[in-house]
Amino acid sequence: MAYVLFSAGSALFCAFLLLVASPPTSHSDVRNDMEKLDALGRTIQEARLSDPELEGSLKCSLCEMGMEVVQGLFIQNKSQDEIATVVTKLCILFHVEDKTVCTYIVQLFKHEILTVIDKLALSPKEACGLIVHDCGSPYDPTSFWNITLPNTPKPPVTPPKPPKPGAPVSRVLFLSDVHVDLLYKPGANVDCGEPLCCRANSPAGKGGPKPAGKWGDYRYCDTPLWTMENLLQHLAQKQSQFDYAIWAGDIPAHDVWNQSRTDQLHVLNTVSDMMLKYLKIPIYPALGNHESSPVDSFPPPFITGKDSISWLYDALAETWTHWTPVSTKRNIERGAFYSILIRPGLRLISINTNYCNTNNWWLLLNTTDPAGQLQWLTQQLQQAEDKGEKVHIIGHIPPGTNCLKAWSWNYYRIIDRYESTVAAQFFGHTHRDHFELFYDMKNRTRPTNIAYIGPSVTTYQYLNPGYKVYEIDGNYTGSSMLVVNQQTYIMNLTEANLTDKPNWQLEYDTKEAYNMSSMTPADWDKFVQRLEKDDKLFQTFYRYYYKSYPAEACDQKCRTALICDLKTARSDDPSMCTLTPEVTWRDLQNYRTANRLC
Ligand SMILES: *[C@@H]1O[C@H](CO)[C@@H](O)[C@H](O)[C@H]1NC(C)=O
Ligand SMILES: *[C@@H]1O[C@H](CO)[C@@H](O)[C@H](O)[C@H]1NC(C)=O
Ligand SMILES: *[C@@H]1O[C@H](CO)[C@@H](O)[C@H](O)[C@H]1NC(C)=O
Ligand SMILES: *[C@@H]1O[C@H](CO)[C@@H](O)[C@H](O)[C@H]1NC(C)=O
Ligand SMILES: *[C@@H]1O[C@H](CO)[C@@H](O)[C@H](O)[C@H]1NC(C)=O
Ligand SMILES: *[C@@H]1O[C@H](CO)[C@@H](O)[C@H](O)[C@H]1NC(C)=O
Ligand SMILES: *[C@@H]1O[C@H](CO)[C@@H](O)[C@H](O)[C@H]1NC(C)=O
Ligand SMILES: *[C@@H]1O[C@H](CO)[C@@H](O)[C@H](O)[C@H]1NC(C)=O
Ligand SMILES: CC(=O)N[C@H]1CO[C@H](CO)[C@@H](O)[C@@H]1O
Repeated sequence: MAYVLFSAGSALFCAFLLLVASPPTSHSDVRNDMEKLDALGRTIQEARLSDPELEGSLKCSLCEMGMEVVQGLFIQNKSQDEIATVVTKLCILFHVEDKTVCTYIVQLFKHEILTVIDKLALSPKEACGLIVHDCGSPYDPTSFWNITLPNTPKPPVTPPKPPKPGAPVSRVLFLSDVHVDLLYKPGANVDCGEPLCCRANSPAGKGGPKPAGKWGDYRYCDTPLWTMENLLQHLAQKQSQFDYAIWAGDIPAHDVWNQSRTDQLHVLNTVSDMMLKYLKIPIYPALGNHESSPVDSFPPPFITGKDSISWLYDALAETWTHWTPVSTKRNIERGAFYSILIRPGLRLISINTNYCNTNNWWLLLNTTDPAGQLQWLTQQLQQAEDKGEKVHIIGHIPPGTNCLKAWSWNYYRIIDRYESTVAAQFFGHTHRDHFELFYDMKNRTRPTNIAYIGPSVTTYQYLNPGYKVYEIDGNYTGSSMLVVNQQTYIMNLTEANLTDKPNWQLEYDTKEAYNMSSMTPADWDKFVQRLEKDDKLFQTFYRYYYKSYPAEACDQKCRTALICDLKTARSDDPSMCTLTPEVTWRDLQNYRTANRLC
């Protein structure tokens, strides 16, 4: 499964596994190392087929070995091209991907990965602790760091009260993970042996033709541009209901092996222009992990020159300021984050979660608060608290998912401190429809905050295209700015392809579907408690989680993992999960890895 659900991270990781594969007997013994590769590669293949747990521990030791071997190759002055040639051969040999994908992906990633490994001051063990789940202990002084919270004491907490009936309500449109594929072609093969298919140049694949539908397809396919346009036409008709939109990132398709900087800027501009054409409301964007080239590659500001990320951030500063004030430009150019007062008493802070992305190799050079973003966030929240403003935080990667532990735990601490100021958080990335709850760090039974997550516009993978509308306590003095209800809309893709008439319809209204009278963090905590006991409710939640695509039944492990994730907004933290000898922490991590989408 981990393999089927390809993510850029896993491609990168597989390329890396193949880079490695040999115990570092001695740095001069390269040929010998290469021979051992063969045997080890086979072991990985077999492990992958049988036992996910074994695969996990293999990954860990291979990672450590690999770091040493690669550092050794550098000591011997092997060129990046020489190393890349070997990796490409192995990638093909072990059927990690087909020849095209192997060749392209190694070319695309070699510079970043090899540069970082070359500069790496960390020991192989420390580096692997950061990038491989369960490998070493990332909680060590070299990787853990603490942000400084202001001396101002935390104000006493008064539990948030839902607004009075009849209070004004604002509606916020939420779009995320559009993953528009400019090369999508109806009738192209949907299962072509590459991570993304349904494209004009997709290979034929095995087992006869499997043609892609016109409006999209559930299999290895992203969003056709005309499906995106259809969505925007639909939204344009009802846009007078919306006060503004949140656009939570991931614009390019999943052809991560063949994306140049020019390609990425082209899709950014194409989709942004389309948004501008149809939507006349303010749109507040956040940066996804797919916007860069290669994917997940976001060098912090200390990387300057030709490797710097300014090619992207300068473009974002132009595009985003269609909707955000010019005052945001400096922060966007520096770190792709910003903070603005969007109406009296409501501040919106867009954060760049690529600075916690576990697949962002540049962070290995210095994981400490990249771009000073969390320190900046703390200042923004303190100022908001001082002025009595409420804050909505938007971002792409949810803090409990694929987020480096030190960053994630610091973020959790910040939310804990400013729980009364942060009224809600909104993320995307997982493509699914769910949330993560925050709990008081001193009293783990008291929910303090909530991050709402998803859904994606793309079908990738086995999902209906969707978007959400958040109802928020309205624009009036004393508004709590809490989310008071939400509706998810989907397009039934099967039906759209059958009738050739895409129809964006209400999938569910949260209050109604879940029988909730209000939606404070405490209400959501009660909801999770109900999920644990009420199978019917769980099945409903599970259906909506996959946007009504008929997903496989959810067994005990799946259920425990899902519920544990709802209560965990801090990565690498088992404290809120119900663990038993049958369902261990490692089981849950394996389940997550296998089901991860990004
Ligand atoms: C690698 O190159 C550096 C500088 O170019 C040189 O000092 C060093 O001796 C070389 N190492 C080997 C093992 O050839
Ligand atoms: C960060 O804070 C934690 C908890 O207070 C503490 O245990 C740890 O030593 C601190 N780490 C550093 C590097 O200051
Ligand atoms: C790579 O992308 C370019 C432009 O987007 C396209 O023309 C070319 O066919 C692609 N090559 C492969 C192997 O996918
Ligand atoms: C919110 O209400 C204030 C006061 O009535 C008004 O001036 C402002 O334009 C409104 N802002 C938005 C974004 O609706
Ligand atoms: C890493 O970055 C932090 C924050 O910018 C800085 O204080 C620290 O000195 C850096 N560490 C190294 C080893 O460069
Ligand atoms: C912890 O929080 C719960 C729920 O809000 C509350 O009932 C309980 O009294 C708290 N416990 C302590 C020790 O404060
Ligand atoms: C989507 O449409 C198909 C075909 O009409 C139907 O069988 C299916 O139940 C629909 N799914 C949803 C979620 O409405
Ligand atoms: C909905 O919740 C209310 C109390 O909050 C309860 O009285 C009612 O029975 C519930 N309805 C359903 C259908 O579960
Ligand atoms: C996801 C989906 O339903 N795809 C279908 C769309 O329509 C074509 C025919 O027009 C089918 O072949 C696809 O399977």
